[in-house]
Amino acid sequence: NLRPIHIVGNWKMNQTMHEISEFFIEMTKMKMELKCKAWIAPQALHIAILKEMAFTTGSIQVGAQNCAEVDSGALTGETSPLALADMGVEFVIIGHSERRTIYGEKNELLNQKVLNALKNDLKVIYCVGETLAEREANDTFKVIEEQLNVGLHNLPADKAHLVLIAYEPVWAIGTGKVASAEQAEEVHAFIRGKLEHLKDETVILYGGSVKPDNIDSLLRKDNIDGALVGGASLKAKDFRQLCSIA
Ligand code: G2H
Repeated sequence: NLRPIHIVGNWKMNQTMHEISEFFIEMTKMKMELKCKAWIAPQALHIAILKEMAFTTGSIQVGAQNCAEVDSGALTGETSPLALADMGVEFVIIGHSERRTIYGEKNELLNQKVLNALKNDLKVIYCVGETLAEREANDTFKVIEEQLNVGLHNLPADKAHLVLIAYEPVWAIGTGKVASAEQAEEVHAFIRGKLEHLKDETVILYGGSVKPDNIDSLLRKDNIDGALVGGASLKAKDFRQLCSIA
């Protein structure tokens, strides 16, 4: 397939300024060629500084881990998608399972976030995935279909090129339990079939305990176009290795 491979680091609520500096010093020292699109989403607080550092390293795009469903207003503690776009931020992750489970974000709210981010021309990585209980009850496809139908409801056809999907089985996140490449491919193919626009062009990432030693078999599958990586994106050595395998 002709879809570009994307390796997206989701730093979650990690990294100090010292660690970020180390990360970029290491990234610059290693002369390995990046064979893919390399993106990083740090904490909102670090986006501006990361954009500067990424600029000097070249070729790394910077994004946010979440944003609000409206552009501005009395929403203490939220991050505005308008402000992100205004800062030159390239993408935003919406609907990560930690936002869904810890902060109770539902498909309907996520739909508002997706539409508003797209209105601001941000690329959106929309996350879907089932819990262990849902998988064991054979509800995987039902849950994902609902997340896609509601979360991407009313998606304007002319913004569909800005949307990426990340499939992250909740039981594989940060647990060290990676879905087998076959398990992931089955869901990725299902997701592709359900997309309303740009079925063939939409990048679908896999996420959940991806590491340099398990990414290879995932990327060999037809419908897996890259990875959303948490733990293994924090250290330059691992991140760089992931980007050079891809
Ligand atoms: C899944 C993933 C990144 P990890 O949440 O989004 O994290 O690779 O640590 O499982």
